[in-house]
Amino acid sequence: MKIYFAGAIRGGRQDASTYHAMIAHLQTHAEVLTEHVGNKALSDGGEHDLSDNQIHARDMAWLEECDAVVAEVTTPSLGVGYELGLAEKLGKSILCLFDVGNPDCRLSAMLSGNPKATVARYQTLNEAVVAMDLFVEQNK
Ligand code: 6IA
Repeated sequence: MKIYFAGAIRGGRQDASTYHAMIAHLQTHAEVLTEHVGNKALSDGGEHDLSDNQIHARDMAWLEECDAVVAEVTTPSLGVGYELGLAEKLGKSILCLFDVGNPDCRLSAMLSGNPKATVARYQTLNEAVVAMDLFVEQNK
């Protein structure tokens, strides 16, 4: 199973450690095409060896190739929102993970109100792991 993991880059890297842990867990079940999203060394400047055009083209190809999308959506990100809209149009299964323990972030109604997306609200990494395992099991 191929998973496209989405998380904020220029939106802000404050949750990068969480993305890293989630990707590491997903990799015990599946191939994660976008491992770089969890790279703690990647700043909100993103990857410097590729142009924005190259990043967009590569990510769109991976989005078409994947079997499912897992997005950590606590830190709002235009790129993640764009990816989720496209994933829905491509008919991909979508899991959105939102940390309810962060008082500064509110989930967009475009996700919480979207019947095509599964939204899992978590407070601990273990709760997110349980949601990811269920999602993977249902989409194998
Ligand atoms: O708007 P954001 O940058 O927060 O969007 C993040 C999402 O878009 C992630 O889920 C990635 O899949 C994708 N993405 C956006 N920018 C990049 C990037 N560098 N490198 C890898 N994936 C990206 C961007 C900037 C760089 C050339 C300086």
